[in-house]
Amino acid sequence: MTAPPGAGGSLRGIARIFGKEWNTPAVMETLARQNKPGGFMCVSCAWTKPANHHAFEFCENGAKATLWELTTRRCTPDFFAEHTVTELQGWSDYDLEQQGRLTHPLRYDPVSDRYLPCSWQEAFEGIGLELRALDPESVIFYASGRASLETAYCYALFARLYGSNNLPDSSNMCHETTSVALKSVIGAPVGTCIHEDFSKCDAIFFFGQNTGTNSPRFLHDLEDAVKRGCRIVTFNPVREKGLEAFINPQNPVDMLTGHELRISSLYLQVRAGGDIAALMGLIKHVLACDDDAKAAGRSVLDRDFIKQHTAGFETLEAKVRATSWGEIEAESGLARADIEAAARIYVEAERTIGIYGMGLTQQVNGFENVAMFVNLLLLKGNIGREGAGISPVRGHSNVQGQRTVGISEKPELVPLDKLSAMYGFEPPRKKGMNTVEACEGILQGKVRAFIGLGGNFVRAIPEREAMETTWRGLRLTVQIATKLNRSHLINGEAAYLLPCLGRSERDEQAGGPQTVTMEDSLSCIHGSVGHRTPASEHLLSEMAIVAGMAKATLSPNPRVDWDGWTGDYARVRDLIEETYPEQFHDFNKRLFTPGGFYRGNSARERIWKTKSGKAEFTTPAMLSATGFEDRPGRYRLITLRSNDQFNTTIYGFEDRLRGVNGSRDVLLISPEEMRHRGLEADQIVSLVSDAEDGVARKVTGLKVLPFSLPRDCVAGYYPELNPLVPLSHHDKQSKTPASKAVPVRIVVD
Ligand SMILES: Nc1nc2c(c(=O)[nH]1)N[C@H]1C(S)=C(S)[C@@H](COP(=O)(O)OP(=O)(O)OC[C@H]3O[C@@H](n4cnc5c(=O)[nH]c(N)nc54)[C@H](O)[C@@H]3O)O[C@H]1N2
Ligand SMILES: Nc1nc2c(c(=O)[nH]1)N[C@H]1C(S)=C(S)[C@@H](COP(=O)(O)OP(=O)(O)OC[C@H]3O[C@@H](n4cnc5c(=O)[nH]c(N)nc54)[C@H](O)[C@@H]3O)O[C@H]1N2
Ligand SMILES: [Mo]
Repeated sequence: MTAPPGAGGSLRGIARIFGKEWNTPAVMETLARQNKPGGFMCVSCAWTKPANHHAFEFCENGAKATLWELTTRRCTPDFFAEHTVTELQGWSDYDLEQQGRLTHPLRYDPVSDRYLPCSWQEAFEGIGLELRALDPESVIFYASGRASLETAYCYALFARLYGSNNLPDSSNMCHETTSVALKSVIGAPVGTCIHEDFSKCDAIFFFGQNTGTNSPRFLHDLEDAVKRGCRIVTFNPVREKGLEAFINPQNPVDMLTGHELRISSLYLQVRAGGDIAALMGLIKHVLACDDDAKAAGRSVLDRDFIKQHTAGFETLEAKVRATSWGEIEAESGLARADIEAAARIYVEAERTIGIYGMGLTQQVNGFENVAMFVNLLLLKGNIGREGAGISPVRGHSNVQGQRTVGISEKPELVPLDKLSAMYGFEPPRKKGMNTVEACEGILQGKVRAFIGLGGNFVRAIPEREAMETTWRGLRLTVQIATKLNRSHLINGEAAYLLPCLGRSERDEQAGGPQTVTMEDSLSCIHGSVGHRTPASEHLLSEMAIVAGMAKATLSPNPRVDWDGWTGDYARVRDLIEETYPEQFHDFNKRLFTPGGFYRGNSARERIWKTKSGKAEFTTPAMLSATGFEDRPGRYRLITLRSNDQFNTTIYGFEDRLRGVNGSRDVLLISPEEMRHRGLEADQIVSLVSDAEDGVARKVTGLKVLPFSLPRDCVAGYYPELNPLVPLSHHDKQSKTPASKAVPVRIVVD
């Protein structure tokens, strides 16, 4: 039995990992400030921070992420004196981060194979010297999605002043499919819902998003919705506990009685990569219901909306009608009757919200997944209306915002002319590299330097073995980080490890204590103020580090005042406002608006900034999102996250919500498939790549665990299984790596 999320298990989960460290008055005071106006914004997920907050507006995972930052452990120069980099390469991700917060700027010394302490000045000058000698087009400026809007804006400006649009971010491995698909079909690259919509909708459809683990505060909204009679329908190959049942940890009655609230009224275990087919089935039945209604003089479809606001309906309709239920059932792995039952809920609901996550985006035909979901919503005019809309749930706490303020490899998404006028320079116009292209560039030797504003790039990307080998050939690697991770140990010839403040820490600059801002998943911007004493007196803020590198690299420009901006972030917010006046007007006045200020969304207003000027129905050319054929012995591998991890940061080895405990080196597989392959529980097996590119990929030592999964699907954990994800296996349009249906075979060594 696994406990539902929210129950006492979440407190035990925190205590198990942090022991006595967490339950101190100072820590409790910090947690009480989390996600509140005047407090700091959680470093975990990007779910919105509502105006009417709960007493403690944090969840198990938000608390873990904060506590991880607040640890009393320190990873000091003494630690690096004791261990060579080669030795540390043999350590696990878990053990590396367990060393605690980085305390000093460090420079790699090839002679002793160690990181040695250096001064900030030495680090900046060393980096500047290297960058000035390199071709700007050979340098990658990566950002994981945590840094503030202020830092992100300056980081992107630094890259462009230097001459590069190579600004990939973690979004390139995540919701880039969303940014490309939603932009193309509804003309806005982000979701259209606001928080109030969740209290007005009649149905919520979930495709491939795991709320209980990845955005637990959202469970409160789901709980409220269900209690009001809203119906939730989930499509997911895995029976995720949070979408099945929930116990509210903040409701004493629920806690005492163990009362579970059923979340999904219908839960369909679609095959990994089977969503285009499932959505085809849903649309097919909606059309059938509409045919019946028409005969009775009514209409299920919103015909006025389709006529006035959309393009391409007839082509999609013809395709759906021509697709047989046999094909739909075979690819989706779902029974027609179940899909029809889900479609009826959609037909009966006046207002529907569509929620999705990595299950749709991390697929070879991820674009089509998202576009098909939009198709379903457009049929009944469910976009641009209260209580309805499409709502991708973003990952990192400011990943959406970083894109908003210029971290993008796509020059057409950035107001380059404006930047040119503001700062008096000619910005690079050539398209930069996204994450997959940066990896290709590294493999081909075209990339010479990598700067990481947070993150753990080498661990998060596909094709790990080949990447780690070539990565070592880079001329320069610079990593701005809070904790030691594997990417810091796969260093270039010249390498710097630069420790920064965490978001919960006081950021004191020349102009006094500073506020930073982020954008959440529902496009609301929040101010965030850290109150804790920094983990070390040698830390700099991310903003100061970016400014320090920029100053040491670029020739002076009277319009670019790195020192002044670092002294007072409000000045950077003024620049953001000047660059994006429509969305950021009165930025400094609005930054503490309770619940954040909404930066607007054209599609919500039914203004469609697409090629046709309308919302576009898309007709997919395929039913499978996997991009490969089914074959005997070939499995679709899903790489999962647990509630004891935040991406590559592993907090512990319990996936409480799935009942997988003690190890992450597991292969989850259904009892039927086990019988079929003659496997026993606890047997140790390997997975090998079944991609048709001739590259051998293998992960050994996986323990077989029986688990409820659809036909032909197996699952295991990210990042342990990343060596199996081929670099060439990504969404065709956005190049988001396809980590959710990876072709593999099981071998018994
Ligand atoms: N605790 C915690 N919170 C996190 C993170 C974390 O690692 N830990 N990471 C953060 C980040 S960066 C992100 S992007 C988000 C990610 O949050 P999610 O978008 O929820 O991503 P995943 O957990 O990778 O996968 C989501 C779900 O997709 C399902 N799935 C897999 N394949 C398919 C498919 O083909 N179809 C369908 N319909 N479903 C499928 C999986 O079973 C899983 O339940 O979470 C953020 N929040
Ligand atoms: N197979 C597979 N691969 C995947 C995924 C998957 O589902 N399956 N998911 C993908 C997704 S959605 C994402 S977003 C990427 C994640 O990729 P990344 O964003 O690159 O990785 P993280 O694990 O979030 O980065 C963790 C590190 O960030 C640093 N850090 C933490 N806080 C801060 C801070 O405040 N400032 C700075 N500067 N550094 C900080 C710490 O040093 C920590 O070790 O992985 C992708 N890779
Ligand atoms: Mo992500």
